[in-house]
Amino acid sequence: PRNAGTGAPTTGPPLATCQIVSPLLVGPVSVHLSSPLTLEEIRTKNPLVLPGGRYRPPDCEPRHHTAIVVPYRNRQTHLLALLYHLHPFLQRQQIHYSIYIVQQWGNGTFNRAKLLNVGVREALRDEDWNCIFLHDVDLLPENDHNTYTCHKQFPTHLSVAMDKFKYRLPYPQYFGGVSAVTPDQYMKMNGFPNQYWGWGGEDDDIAARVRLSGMKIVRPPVAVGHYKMIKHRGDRGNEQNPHRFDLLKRTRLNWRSDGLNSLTYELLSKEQEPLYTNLTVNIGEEL
Ligand code: UDH
Ligand code: NGS
Repeated sequence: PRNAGTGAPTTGPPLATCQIVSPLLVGPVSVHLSSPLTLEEIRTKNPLVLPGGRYRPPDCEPRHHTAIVVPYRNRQTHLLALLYHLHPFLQRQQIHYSIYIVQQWGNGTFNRAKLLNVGVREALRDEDWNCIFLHDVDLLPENDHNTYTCHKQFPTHLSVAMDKFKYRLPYPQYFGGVSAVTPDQYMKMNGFPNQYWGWGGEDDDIAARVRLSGMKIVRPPVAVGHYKMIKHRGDRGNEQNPHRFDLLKRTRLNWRSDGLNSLTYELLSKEQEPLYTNLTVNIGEEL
């Protein structure tokens, strides 16, 4: 039994631990994006989701505690589609989770990796998450056997088969889209770079950090790691970063000094929306 407001267990007999493989999984799901969604509809379909986008399985003690961190600005329709698909998907996996939308304030150049750093730090202030997902807003998982949990030793890359890459990796080191780390793995690699302003390269830098800090990347089977990407154009304020190749040449030299240990930002607001926690953050601008 759980308290309806906080999701915390109330008194009564303790719940049994959830099964290793959730009996609620259905495998491949067809993801279609036709009709426009409203937050209210999504809310009605997910009555057990608590304010802030938090959820715990009601009838067993979860084995996994996962924060989903989404770097975000001005992608409202993608956000609705993500919430619509992800909430039921995660509930079928019987995990304890919360969804954090990390919104870059202002019109300055977008910085995905820095927003991810902010999301990890802020999520860990809330709870003792044992897994943190880094999740682009426009990617919808198509198979719920792709579990949103972490590998004990190594960072995971989940989006190994995206429709836009014909359900294959675009190149062997690709680490973009959806990935996951434990707090320990995140610390070991000194988090993510803060210096990639604009499109491209930051995911390659993160992949390089995994190797440089003595780890490797693990992946689910291609058949399970299917994702549909919502088609869209490049965003204003996220033009290709002309410095990305130069930055990538220096990851080996920079990763220990730029990252989690050099992160600065100003948290402007933190709101518990019905289906997600909304963080608005001033991350500054490129120097
Ligand atoms: N994002 C936003 N708003 C923006 C920019 C990016 O929310 O204005 C987030 C969003 O979560 C997105 C992620 O950052 O999924 C990555 O953005 P991206 O534009 O790098 O990657 P995406 O896969 O598109 O969405 C890539 C193709 C379009 C750009 C082509 C440039 N040559
Ligand atoms: C590489 C980029 C990555 C990007 C990947 C896929 O070239 O950041 O393409 O891009 N690396 C560099 O630019 C150094 S995509 O096809 O999704 O637009 O994630």
